[in-house]
Amino acid sequence: MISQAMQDAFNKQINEELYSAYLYAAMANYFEASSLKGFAHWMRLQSEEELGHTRRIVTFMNDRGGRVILDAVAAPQVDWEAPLAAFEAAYTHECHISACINALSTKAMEEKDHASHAFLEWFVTEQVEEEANADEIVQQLKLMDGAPGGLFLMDRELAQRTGGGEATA
Ligand code: OFO
Repeated sequence: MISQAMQDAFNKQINEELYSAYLYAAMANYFEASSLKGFAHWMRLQSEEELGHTRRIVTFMNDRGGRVILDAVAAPQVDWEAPLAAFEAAYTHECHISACINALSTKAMEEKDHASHAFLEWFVTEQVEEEANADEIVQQLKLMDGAPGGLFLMDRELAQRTGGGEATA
């Protein structure tokens, strides 16, 4: 059985993951409106991946006899001044999520909740990838410095992204 304190903390994280899904859906729509369909595809898959993270926590909570309480999800920003600004915002957001996961992991240790701590290891590792993925695109966008040709090629590259749905979660 999971403690009330851990249950509350996981419910907060569920809201963070849902907000992530919402934010990346908003970015996907921004890219669609900017005729950058490859960027939009990448962000749609990222949004689905966040729903996978949510499902992973929901399943864990249910397995531990916790009660999942869904709270209101804040409205995300809907426009950015350029693709670089959107991906910088995504990278900043992932750094925030990493901090949330680290705080959750610390709380599990303090609570001597070994099951939660072991469960969260997957998220700690995942966040390394989440930050790296967003940052790689930020760096590429900076290198091309707004050149339309570069943006066109990058759009085709991002259109190749697969996965993201976390079917196993
Ligand atoms: Fe759930 O990792 Fe991104 O936000």
